[in-house]
Amino acid sequence: MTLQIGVIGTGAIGQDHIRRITQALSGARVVAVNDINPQQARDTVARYQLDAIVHTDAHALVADPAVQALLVTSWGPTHEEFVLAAIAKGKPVFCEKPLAVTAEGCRRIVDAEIAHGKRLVQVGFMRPYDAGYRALKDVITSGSIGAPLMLHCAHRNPSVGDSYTTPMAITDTLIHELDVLRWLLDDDYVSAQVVFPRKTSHASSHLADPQIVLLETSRGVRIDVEIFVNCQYGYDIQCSVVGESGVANLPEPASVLLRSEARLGTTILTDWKQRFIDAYDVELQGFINGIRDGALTGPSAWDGYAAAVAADACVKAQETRQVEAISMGERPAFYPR
Ligand code: NAI
Ligand code: NAD
Ligand code: ISE
Repeated sequence: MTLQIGVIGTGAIGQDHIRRITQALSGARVVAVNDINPQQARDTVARYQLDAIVHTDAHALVADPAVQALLVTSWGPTHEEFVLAAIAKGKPVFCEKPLAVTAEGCRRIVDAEIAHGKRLVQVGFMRPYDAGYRALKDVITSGSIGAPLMLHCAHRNPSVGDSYTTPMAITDTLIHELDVLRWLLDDDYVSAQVVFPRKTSHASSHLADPQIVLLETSRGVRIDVEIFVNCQYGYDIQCSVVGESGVANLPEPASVLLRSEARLGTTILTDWKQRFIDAYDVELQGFINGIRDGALTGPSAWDGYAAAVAADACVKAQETRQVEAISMGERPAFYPR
């Protein structure tokens, strides 16, 4: 059976996910699209030659009987409304990060899903599906570097637009580390602090860039994450785990080692879409297969909530310049480890 998907938001990642459902994955097709800009939705249907209806109202798309599952790829502040609407209709929904822009919003989704009685939500945190992070987790789990003690991480983008603000370094960028590091260590955060190095001349006047976030987990692991979104040279994700008896680094993406013109080097990617392209494929295929098999297994609404609780504390820490506590309460039995 082919799963019939409706997509809300046909921007950068909405179109990329439509491309992969249509051209790369199996078991699903896009039957309806919506965007606040209807022309963009129509152009997307034409570009990918979809046999799909363009709904001018997102809630009409959610209610469309032809739509069996939803993809929410509109901008972050709209996610909560559309995910709650999907749950109210009992339809599975894949929601891009963030699940909601506040922890309270994520909690409302958690509560609605629990009240529904069955998992319907998968959050678009793709890094746990990345082969490099999975290999890193295998090394940690094998015990070959001993217990993890410290992590040194970096999330660097070449540049960002003028609309990118200081809190977005947390809610849009660090949110990926907040999710994947929790999964990597199988641990939760207990505190956060943000420090601000000398500002780069490439950042807009209203943006603090770079930033360093210091996290502490319940087992006492210390994590530093450099967020540097105007680093100029590339899209570069680093993660180094220091254990009791060794160090394990996230593998670099495969790239040809080139000897040429008296230089030895490899290319650094510049586009985030390329860096995790395989992980995006695997996460969405997992969503499609999970619906087919009657059980979603990917990043849950609880994972979305956990990342949002930590993000809220980091944003507060940006303002207070103090160490802020992170506490998310008891994990509901509905979301087993
Ligand atoms: P974008 O701005 O290119 O696209 C967002 C689209 O949503 C636009 O076409 C906009 O018109 C539409 N939209 C906004 N409000 C709407 C509404 N009320 N109803 C229907 N459509 C609406 O943004 P982009 O880069 O595609 O990001 C979308 C989401 O995906 C964001 O939440 C972002 O954080 C997330 N994202 C996740 C990535 C990942 O690596 N997992 C990578 C890039 C984005
Ligand atoms: P598992 O799938 O139960 O995941 C291990 C732990 O990570 C659990 O405690 C789970 O709650 C937690 N976790 C999962 N996704 C998370 C996320 N996005 N954010 C925070 N925590 C998260 O156990 P496993 O058998 O070790 O996983 C098998 C492999 O499948 C893993 O390597 C993983 O990369 C991959 N995978 C996991 C998920 C998943 O989210 N459960 C989804 C797809 C693939
Ligand atoms: C984008 O929103 C993402 O989610 C990408 O994965 C991220 O790394 C990039 O910096 C963001 O702009």
